[in-house]
Amino acid sequence: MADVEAALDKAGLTNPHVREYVAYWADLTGAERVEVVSASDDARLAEEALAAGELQPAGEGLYYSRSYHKDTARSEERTIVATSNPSDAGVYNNWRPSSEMKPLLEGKMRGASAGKTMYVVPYLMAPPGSPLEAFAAGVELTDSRTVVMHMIRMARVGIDYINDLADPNSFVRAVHVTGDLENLGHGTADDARYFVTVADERTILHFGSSYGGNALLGKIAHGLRQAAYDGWASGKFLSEQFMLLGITDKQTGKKYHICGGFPSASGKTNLAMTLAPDALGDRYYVDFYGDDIAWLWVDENDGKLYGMNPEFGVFGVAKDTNEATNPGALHSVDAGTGAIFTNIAYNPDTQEVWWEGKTPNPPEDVTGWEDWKGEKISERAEGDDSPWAHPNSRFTTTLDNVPNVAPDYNSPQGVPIDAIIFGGRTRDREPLIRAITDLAEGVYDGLTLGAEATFAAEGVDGQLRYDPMSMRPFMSYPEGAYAAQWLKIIGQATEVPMFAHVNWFQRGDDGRFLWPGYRENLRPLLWLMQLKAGEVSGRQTPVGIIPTREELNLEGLEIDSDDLDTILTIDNARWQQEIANRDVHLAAFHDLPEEIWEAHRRVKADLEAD
Ligand code: GTP
Ligand code: SPV
Ligand code: MN
Repeated sequence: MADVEAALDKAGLTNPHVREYVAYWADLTGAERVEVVSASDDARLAEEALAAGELQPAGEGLYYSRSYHKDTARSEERTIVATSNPSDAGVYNNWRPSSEMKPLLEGKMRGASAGKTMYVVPYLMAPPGSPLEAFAAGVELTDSRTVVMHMIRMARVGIDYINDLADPNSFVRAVHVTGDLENLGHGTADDARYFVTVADERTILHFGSSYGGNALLGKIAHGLRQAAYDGWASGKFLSEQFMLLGITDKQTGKKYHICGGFPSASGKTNLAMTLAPDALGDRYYVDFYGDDIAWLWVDENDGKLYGMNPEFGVFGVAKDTNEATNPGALHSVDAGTGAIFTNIAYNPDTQEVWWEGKTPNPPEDVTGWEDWKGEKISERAEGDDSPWAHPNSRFTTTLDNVPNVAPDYNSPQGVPIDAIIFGGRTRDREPLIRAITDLAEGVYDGLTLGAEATFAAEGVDGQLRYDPMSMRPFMSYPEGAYAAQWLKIIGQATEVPMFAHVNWFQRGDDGRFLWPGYRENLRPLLWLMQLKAGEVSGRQTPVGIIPTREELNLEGLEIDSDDLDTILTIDNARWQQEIANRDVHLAAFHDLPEEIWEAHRRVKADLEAD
């Protein structure tokens, strides 16, 4: 058995509540050793992981990892929010009583780390000094060294974050036990995996995965699910699956901040990293603040809405990342950045990596190349054209490595929010951009966000499903209360931000994207900021204000004129069909605020009158 006291003494971990928590779980999981880690341990951990074959070298200061082949995405069906109060059950949060889930998870975890090291990872999900710091501290316990290395990139990790807490008992208890991955019955009736957030006890118990949001508990489990619950319970803030960026107009000196939600694998990382100010002359620059999570609150002194990214790194989708689509992402994983690649293709002889869309074609000489499962490309059966990289393969890198990271990304006060945008992968109906100025209509628009299923969540590719504010997989309390929380928090602000719905993914009959997307997405955002500043007025439609052709900056852009018409048009009949679907969608949410129903009826009536 591990000598927990000695390990904690050696590390100087003095917080008595943390010590007690660590001792409890070390005993229960049967870990052989306990080791407290800080970010400064990274180089040593990397050496150990390379020596143990958990990671492979992928060039200077770069690492390659594979997860178990059935463990390549979050599993929504196995993800549960538990509390002691049955009225916390919503449509999406998969609520179960904590009295049932805690013993179940303890049973699964008992003895499951035997022979392994239990790493103690103290972290902070906020820039230090943030007004929301009280909700940001956590301690992840994990029996996976590669999970520790990912946590060091994705969160601020260090012992001071928990030794010096204002309230020493106020930290999230986040326990990760990998389990025997090959024998967990993935996808069967006896699936042994459970990813549980016991929200009213601020305790996270994840068993049966070493992948991404299932295992890096600071990110999704704490940063989104727990934080959303905390924001609601305290009445103080929102936590959303949002990117956050800044656009500066050098001519006027104005800086705008935009945050927004796109369902998983629908373009947040790309939007925040890749906008191409250079394409529009020397007038704008774009700052990256965050690509996956934003916490939003109203400042007590100036009454403005603020946002910040609680994370410290990027866990980005590799597929289709290249010099044309997202040069920033490529540079963020340059030699020496310490980036970790997961589940892409790898060549152990040359230490090169490849994924679909990195180059138009895969390497011509397949010698040495292995696909994401580790199978040799040269030994593939005739006609096997399955992807070399998993569609949800990822790169992990710290914010510091992102070329356009905002100089003030680490500053505690966050940034004032000018606009909140929503966008999904929708092949028709949704125009390029439509702006909404009314708070209730903006919240209604977020609640009715829809997207085709993606590979980041297990599901059927290509099917449309609703994903309110892009929070469906991360929702921790009932949707009606969630809508009310939105109206309350944003409604406190002296100035309501502009809302907008965007869509980069409308397709033609032949399946091609009508809008070039990626770096060009800056153009509709600039229009939105001009609209906010009163410099353009757009065209009012029943579902919002859309740009006229003339208002949109199309300088140097190649786009078919008919395609442009299509993405700047509202298809009324198609929209009325959608409204009927929304009747059903919204009716499932109990206690939905009357303001949201009013917004729904208003849009419906306007469409009918149009
Ligand atoms: P999560 O990390 O899962 O939350 O995803 P995300 O929302 O950050 O999505 P990301 O930016 O990683 O994009 C996911 C996929 O969409 C990638 O394969 C991108 O290449 C693709 N994509 C992103 N933006 C665009 C766009 O404007 N147009 C098109 N056609 N594809 C895009
Ligand atoms: C997502 O799926 O939205 C992600 C990846 O950001 S994960 O961290 O695995 O949830
Ligand atoms: Mn995400």
